[in-house]
Amino acid sequence: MGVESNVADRELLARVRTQVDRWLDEYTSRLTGTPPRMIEAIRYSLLGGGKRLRPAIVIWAAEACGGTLAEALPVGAAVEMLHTYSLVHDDLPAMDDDDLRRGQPTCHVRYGEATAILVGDALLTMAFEVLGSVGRTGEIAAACVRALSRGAGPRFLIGGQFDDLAAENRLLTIEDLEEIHLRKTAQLFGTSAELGGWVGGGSAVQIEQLGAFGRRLGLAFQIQDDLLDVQGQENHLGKRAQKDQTRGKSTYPALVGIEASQQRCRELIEGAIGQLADWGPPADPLRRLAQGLMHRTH
Ligand code: GRG
Repeated sequence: MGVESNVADRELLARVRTQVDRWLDEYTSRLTGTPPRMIEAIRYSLLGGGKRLRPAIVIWAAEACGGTLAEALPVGAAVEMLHTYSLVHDDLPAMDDDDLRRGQPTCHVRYGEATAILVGDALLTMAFEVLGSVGRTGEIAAACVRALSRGAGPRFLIGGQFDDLAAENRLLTIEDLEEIHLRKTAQLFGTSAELGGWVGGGSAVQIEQLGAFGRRLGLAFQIQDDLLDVQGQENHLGKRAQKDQTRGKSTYPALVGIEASQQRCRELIEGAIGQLADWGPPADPLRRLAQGLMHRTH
C-alpha cells in the first residue's frame, strides 16, 4: 500500500471518528435526569479518544450493503458505548488493574471505583436503549439487539474475559489462546460488521460474510495487540506496554514467536478480505481498513 492511499485511509477513518464523536457528544449532553457528576465521568470515558474502529466497521458494512450513514451512525455509536464499557470495567483493579487508557488516567483512577462500575453499567445499558430504535423497522432493531447481546454476552465478550482472567499465570496452548482472543475481542468486530449488514438491509448471506470478515479482522487485531504490547511504546499506545508479561498472560508472540504471529495476522487479514471477494467497490473501505491494520502502531 503506497503512502498516498495510507493518507486517504487515515482521512477516511478520521471522518468516521469525527461523525461518531459528534453523535456521542450530542447524545451524552442530553442525558437529562442523570447525576451531573455521572455524566461527566461517562463523557470522560467515552469522548477521551479511541480509534472508533468498531463504528467504522458498522458504517462501512452498512454502506457496502446499500445503507446510509444516517441509519448506521447510531448503531456504530451503540457499539462504541458497549466497547467503552468493556474497557472501563477491564481497567478496574479486580480485572486488569490499569491506570492509563486512551492516554489519560483510567475512569476509576479519576472518579473512583464505584463510579467506574456505574459508568460501565450506564454505557452498557445506553447502548441497548439506542439500538432499540434503530433501522427502518422494529424487526431490524430487534435483530440488532439480539446480535449485540449475543456478541457481548457470556458466550463471547464476557465469557472470553472470564476465561482470559482465569488463564493468568497458566501456559495456554495456541488453540486455547486463539479461542479466548476470538471470544474476548474478535467477535465484537464480527458483530459490528453483522450489525452494519442488518441496518444496511443486507441479505442473510451478506450478513454471514460480514460476520466472518469481522471475526478474522478482530483476531488479527488482537494478535497485533499482543505484538504491540511486546514492541509498542506507551506514548503511542495510550496505555501501559509490557502489561501481558507482568500479569503472566500467554500471548501470541510468547507462544509462537514474533514472526509466526505476524504471519498469522497476514493470513487472517487475507482471509477477511477474501470474504468480500464478490462485493466489488462498495466494500473498498472495509478492505482498506483490513489492509491498513497490518501496519498499525496503536
Ligand atoms: C469487562 C466484559 C469485559 C470485557 C473486557 C475489551 C476487553 C474485554 C478487554 C480489553 C483488554 C484488551 C487490551 C484487549 C485487546 C483488544 C482490545 C479490545 C483493545 C482495545 O480496543 P481498541 O484498540 O481501543 O480499539 P480504542 O481505545 O481505540 O477504542
